[in-house]
Amino acid sequence: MSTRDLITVNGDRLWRSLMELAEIGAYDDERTGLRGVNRLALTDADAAGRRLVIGWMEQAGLAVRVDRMGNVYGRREGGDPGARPVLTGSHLDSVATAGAFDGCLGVLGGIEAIRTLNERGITTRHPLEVAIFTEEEGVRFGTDMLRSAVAAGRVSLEDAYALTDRDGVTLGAELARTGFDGPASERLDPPHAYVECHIEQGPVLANAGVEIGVVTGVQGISWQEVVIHGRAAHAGTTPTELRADAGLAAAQVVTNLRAMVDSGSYGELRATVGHLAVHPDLTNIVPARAELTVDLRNPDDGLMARAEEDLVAFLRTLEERQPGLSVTTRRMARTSHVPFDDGVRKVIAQAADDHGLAHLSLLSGAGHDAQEIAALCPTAMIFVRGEYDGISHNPREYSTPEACAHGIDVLATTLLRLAGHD
Ligand code: HGY
Ligand code: MN
Ligand code: MN
Repeated sequence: MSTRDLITVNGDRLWRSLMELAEIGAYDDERTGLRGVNRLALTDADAAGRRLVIGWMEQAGLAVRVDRMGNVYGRREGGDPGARPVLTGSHLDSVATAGAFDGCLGVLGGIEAIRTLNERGITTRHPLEVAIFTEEEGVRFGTDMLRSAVAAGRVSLEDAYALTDRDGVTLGAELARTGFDGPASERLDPPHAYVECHIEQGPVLANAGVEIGVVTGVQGISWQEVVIHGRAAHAGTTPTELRADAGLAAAQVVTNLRAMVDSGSYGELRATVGHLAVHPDLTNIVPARAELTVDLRNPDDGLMARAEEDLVAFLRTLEERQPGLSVTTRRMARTSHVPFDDGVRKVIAQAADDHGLAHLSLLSGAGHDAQEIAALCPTAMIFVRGEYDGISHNPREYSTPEACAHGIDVLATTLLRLAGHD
């Protein structure tokens, strides 16, 4: 094993950049006393975070371009100008109750890898690029991994621009308002390879006492919005049998989903109702309407389809149980199980071995930009262990400075080996 292509990054510098970025969009969670992050896509906080990181890209000598969907790419030229770039990166937009690491580790780790190659005076054969993908979380404009889906051609630019947030503001308007409606084409030319480093966001690595995950793929994702139309009525005078109670029906959806999961009939199905609102949302009025989102995850595409069908059948029974009640649904996002590339996974595993880091293979429970880019080129991911059962989408999200540095050591070494060098 040559040590020339064994890259160890500056873990302190990486950690400082993670902590500095985490202060943008930071808030103090009164209940837990923890400091969380809220940088929903294309808000002022997200735009400020992007601008800070673009400055770091430029300081690292990267040529920065922005595309029509706000994706940011920082490019480091290689020895072979005609060679396709080896791409890394992730997202900086966050959920509303985020920690400092989700997405950020992949972007800031990519920049740290570049800084280290600069310091080592290493020229790669293929160019290297670090990407910031817009609206990976999907929680503002309503569909998961939006930007990379447009880059890979799964979602059209027009459809993406027309997406609105809960206030009716379109994604296109927010791109223009924040200045991230860049000139570059939103479609991504197929890279040579893509490798993303991300926190695991679950308990598997910690439970196994292992720092590095070599990710086998991403499980299927199904997001839909369910709207239940009932009838507003007086809470005191309306007999139960005369009610079309949208709130009751919404609660039945939630408990039925858990019953589906507990039944074991859908394999490793996970079901979440993350958004639930009743209208007019007043104490003495039977809810006229309930809006909820259903997030289903399953590694088995057949069992996912069966769960979706059975949910539709259950929603129909709600109308039978309460005459006058009706239910409508809208597809928000849908991706199948995506396997990652064995060749890239082998390079990652070898890099971990050469760094003396134990690793294990695991499927990603969370969606990632990598699952969309996998449609364009050989793609795989590196997971970094999280503490506190790997909790994420919660201010308690935490990975140690050592675990972050080790993950980026493996990333930098993998990028260098994929890109070739003098
Ligand atoms: O929804 C997901 O799995 C990712 O966090 N966007
Ligand atoms: Mn993420
Ligand atoms: Mn996330």
